[in-house]
Amino acid sequence: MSTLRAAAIHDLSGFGRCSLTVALPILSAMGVQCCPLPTAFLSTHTGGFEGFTFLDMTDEMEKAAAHWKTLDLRFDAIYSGFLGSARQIGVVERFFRDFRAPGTLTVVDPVMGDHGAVYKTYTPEMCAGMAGLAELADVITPNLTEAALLLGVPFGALPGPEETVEQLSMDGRRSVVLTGVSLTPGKTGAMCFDAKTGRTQAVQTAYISHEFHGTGDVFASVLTGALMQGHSLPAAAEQAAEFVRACAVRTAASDIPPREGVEFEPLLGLLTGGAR
Ligand code: PXL
Repeated sequence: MSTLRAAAIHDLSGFGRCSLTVALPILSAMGVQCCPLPTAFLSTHTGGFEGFTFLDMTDEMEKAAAHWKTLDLRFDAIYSGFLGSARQIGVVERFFRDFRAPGTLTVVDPVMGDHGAVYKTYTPEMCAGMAGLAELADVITPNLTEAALLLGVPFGALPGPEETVEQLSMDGRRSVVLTGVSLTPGKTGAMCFDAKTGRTQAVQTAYISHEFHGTGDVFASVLTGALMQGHSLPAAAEQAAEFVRACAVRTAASDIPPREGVEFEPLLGLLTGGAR
């Protein structure tokens, strides 16, 4: 049996622990060969840093995808996140069409915003495009802000988490893992709708009273790895929530600035061992 392989379509932010600098080590630790298709190169992510550089990689992505096609590369999963331009969304849609085979898992983390605000580089056109891309996914992993953008309702006017995931499921055809869901004080986690079983289920862990950048990317990367390993959606969400919690506990103790993300590196060992 050969090593599982994923195409990871995210930005490469040199500093700040998000996107590819999170997906690559996490998927590798989980026994997945992670092939990056960078959407943009930034000096840092856009949350909490001023003056970051931004190089749009749309043209390069098309060339790299065309080369991969000549190599007849096959992927067990295609996992996308932060996108760099509106035109790029069409490139990613074509990538899905060209590289999706029976059994390929497509995970779209519809990265657009957080805490009720859209990220600095996202235009309304890009948000609309992201909603279209997310329609092609087997699994989406929005936070509450992104769920509101996908449903076209103001942040704060979202229905309860169960109804939100059901509304996002496209009549039960798409699995949804809604992150940042707190059902009781002191707890946080996700609400899952599993298209395979038609069941809605919550996953909750202890809330660590610190907000760190990039935890959504850590969560979605662990979820993708666990799904690729064959775990059910709720089990994969449970593992992802627990890993984020462990990272948050460790990082809170070291008191680094939240914009630097969670110190997940020393905890990667928690993810090894499940590799097939
Ligand atoms: O963590 C989401 C994310 C990914 N990539 C970039 C970002 C953000 C959020 O701010 O700026 C470049």
